[in-house]
Amino acid sequence: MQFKNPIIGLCQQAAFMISAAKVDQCPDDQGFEVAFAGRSNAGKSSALNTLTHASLARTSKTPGRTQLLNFFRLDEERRLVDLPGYGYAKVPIPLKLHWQRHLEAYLGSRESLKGLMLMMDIRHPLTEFDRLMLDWSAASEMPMHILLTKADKLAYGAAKNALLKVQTDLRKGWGDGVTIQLFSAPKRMGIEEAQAVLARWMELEDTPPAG
Ligand SMILES: Nc1nc2c(ncn2[C@@H]2O[C@H](COP(=O)(O)OP(=O)(O)OP(=O)(O)O)[C@@H](O)[C@H]2O)c(=O)[nH]1
Ligand SMILES: [Mg+2]
Repeated sequence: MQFKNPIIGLCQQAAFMISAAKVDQCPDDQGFEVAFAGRSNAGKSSALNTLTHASLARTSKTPGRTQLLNFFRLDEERRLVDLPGYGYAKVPIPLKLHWQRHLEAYLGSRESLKGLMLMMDIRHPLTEFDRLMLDWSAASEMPMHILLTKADKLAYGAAKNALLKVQTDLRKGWGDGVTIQLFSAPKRMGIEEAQAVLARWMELEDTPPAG
């Protein structure tokens, strides 16, 4: 029998809520929140759009485009957050420090944050900042799931090999807790797997289909 998880419907009805430049502008800190993090240009906004079947988040060929914490509502209790990309060299230093401070304040204080989706370009995985995020998640016991994005840029076999290699490095450095998968926005690859993780973190049960 086919079970349909409510996360699919919730993703389809996702809607933009608010952009916050500071933590005190974030929506009320209650319910369930999942944040999308990653290096600038890794494909955070594209992944969010692909998972929600909508063009909610602005994507761009110019890295460093998402400059605020952008919140998207799934239902009264559940939200997704597009975080500013880190590590884009051309962003002026004061602005960089500003984001970093607010990103840290958000990550360190957000009670409703239930998990981090970390986007890594499959061709440039485990950057220095990715490692810092992994360290932070491990230290604060924040669940983390990695999307190896732009998997379409490699042949399938090469993508699989890259996945295995990163998986091995993750186990060595951070244990078995971190999960990882292939993802491609244009190929719409890996959507169900990623949605299943969201459903688990947001405590949504599988329900039998009506009728
Ligand atoms: N081929 C391919 N291109 C992708 C994929 N995901 C994103 N891109 C492209 O990569 C570029 C950056 O994507 P974004 O989703 O804007 O990246 P981001 O991580 O949100 O970037 P910032 O907001 O600047 O931090 C855009 O040109 C996207 O079209 C993918 O899975 N495959
Ligand atoms: Mg973005």
